[in-house]
Amino acid sequence: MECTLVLVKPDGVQRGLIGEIISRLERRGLKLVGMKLMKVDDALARQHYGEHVDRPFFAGLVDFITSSPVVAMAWEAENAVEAVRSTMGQTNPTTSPPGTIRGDLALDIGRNLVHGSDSPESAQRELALFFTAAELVDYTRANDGWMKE
Ligand code: D4T
Repeated sequence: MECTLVLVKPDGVQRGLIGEIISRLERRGLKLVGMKLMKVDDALARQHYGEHVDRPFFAGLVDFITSSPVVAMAWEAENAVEAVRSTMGQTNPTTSPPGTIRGDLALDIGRNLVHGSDSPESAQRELALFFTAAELVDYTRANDGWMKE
């Protein structure tokens, strides 16, 4: 089963949208297997956003993600990466379709509420940055048989 990292970014925490974001992923049917409220320090931010180190928005990105707590979560589904990305919408909220988290709840690319890993490989790398193996919980949901053929 595929597992992916989701962050409710500082704007989502400050705006009181933690529950709303979790609820959308829960209702879609993904399974929550790890969760913590935490502060991202400078070193973790730089590792997490390492691929953007040469982009002009990198410094702002690090400042933003370290500015206030985030909720880090691990979500599981058969195609968890794609399921989360389509639930989140596009990077730029303005062009993100209604019905997505960003399309319904955000307007600014630098305040786009959520992060979701962009590939299974990124997911593995990012999950290891935010969670130890022991923090990911293995369990069965009673409704799994009603979610999948
Ligand atoms: P994250 O990584 O936060 O889930 O967002 P995306 O996967 O949708 O988008 P990304 O990696 O391309 O960008 C990471 C992060 O940088 C911010 N950003 C991005 C920004 O402030 N200005 C920009 O021009 C871009 C491209 C938003 C998300």
